[in-house]
Amino acid sequence: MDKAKMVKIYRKMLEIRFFEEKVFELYGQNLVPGTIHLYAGQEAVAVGVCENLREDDYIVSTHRGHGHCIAKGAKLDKTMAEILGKKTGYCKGKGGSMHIADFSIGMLGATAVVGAGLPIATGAGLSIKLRGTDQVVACFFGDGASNQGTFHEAINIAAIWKLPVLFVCENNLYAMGTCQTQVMLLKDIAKRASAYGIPGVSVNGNNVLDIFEVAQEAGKRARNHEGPTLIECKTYRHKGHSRFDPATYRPKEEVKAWLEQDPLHQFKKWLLEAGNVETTYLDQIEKQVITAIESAVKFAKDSPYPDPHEALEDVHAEWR
Ligand SMILES: Cc1ncc(C[n+]2csc(CCOP(=O)(O)OP(=O)(O)O)c2C)c(N)n1
Ligand SMILES: [Mg+2]
Repeated sequence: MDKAKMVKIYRKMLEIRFFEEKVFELYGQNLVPGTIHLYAGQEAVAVGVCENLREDDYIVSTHRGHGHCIAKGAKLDKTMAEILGKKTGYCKGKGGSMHIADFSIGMLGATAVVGAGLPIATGAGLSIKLRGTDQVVACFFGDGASNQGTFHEAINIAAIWKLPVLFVCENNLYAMGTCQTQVMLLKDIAKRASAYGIPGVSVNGNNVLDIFEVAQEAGKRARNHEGPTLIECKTYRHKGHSRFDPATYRPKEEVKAWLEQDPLHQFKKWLLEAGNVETTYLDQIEKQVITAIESAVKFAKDSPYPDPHEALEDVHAEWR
C-alpha cells in the first residue's frame, strides 16, 4: 500500500470519529430527531472494507451506519443534514440516522431492523450476477444480527449461487445489553461459514490494515465469481448501544482494555513509526477534517426542514 492510500485511510477514519463526536454533541442540543447509535471505536471496519470497493460497488448498512456511509464516499454535509432531518439531506430528511441511503454512491441503505440487511445484500448480489458485471456488495451487520434467521438464509443462498457478497460481521461483543457469551457458545462467528461451505475469517476489527487485507482477498474471490466470504471483525463500541444507554453492564476493565486498543490511535502510531509519515502532516489532516465537519454542521443547521406537505412524497414507489 502506498503512502497516499495509508493517509487516505487515516483521514477517513478521522472523519468518521469527528463526525460521530459532533452528532453526539448535536443530539445533546436536541437537534437530532429520534435516537442515534454511535460508531466510534469501529471505524477500522468500515474503512478497511470500503477502501477495497469501487464507486459502482454496493454496501448495505445497519442502525449504526454513519461510518459505513462516509467510508463509501457519502458527503459529510448531506449526511449531517439527513441526520438532522433536513431537506438537503440524502433522503430529504425523511430517512434520518437509521434509514439513510444514496444509490448514486452504491449505498443501498441502512436499516433499523436487525438482520434485515443480509437478504438485501444477497438480492443485490443476485442482480449483479444476472447483469453479468464484476461489482461486489459489502454487507455490514452485528454479532446480534448473526443470530437472526435472515443470516442463515441470506448466506446460504449467496453461497449456493456464488454471489459476490462480503458478509462483514462487526462483532462488538454486545447486542444492546446482551453479551455474546450469553447467547452463543461459539467464540468465533466466522466459524459459522463452514455451515454454508464458504470461507470464514476472524480478524482484529481494530486493525485497519488487517481488515483491508482480508477484505481485499474476499473482494477478489467475489469479483472472480467464486462466491461470498464471511468476515468477522472483532471490535468494540466506545459508547453505549444508543444515546440513551450508559452501558453500565460492561465491566470497567473490559472497557479500559478495548479503549487502549482504539483503532484510530493504533493506526496513527503505526503511521508515525512504520509508515514513515510526519506528525506535522497528520496534524494538518486533523485540522482539515475538523474544518470539513464544522462546515457540514453549518450546512445542516442552515438548511430548512422538509415541508409537512411533502411527508408522503418519495415514500411509496409509483405503480407502473
Ligand atoms: C428484528 C429486530 N429485533 C430487535 C431489534 C431491537 N434492536 C435494535 S439494535 C439491537 C441489537 C443489535 O445488535 P448487533 O446486531 O450486535 O449490532 P450492534 O448494535 O452491536 O451494532 C436490537 C436487539 C430490532 N431493531 N430489530
Ligand atoms: Mg453487536
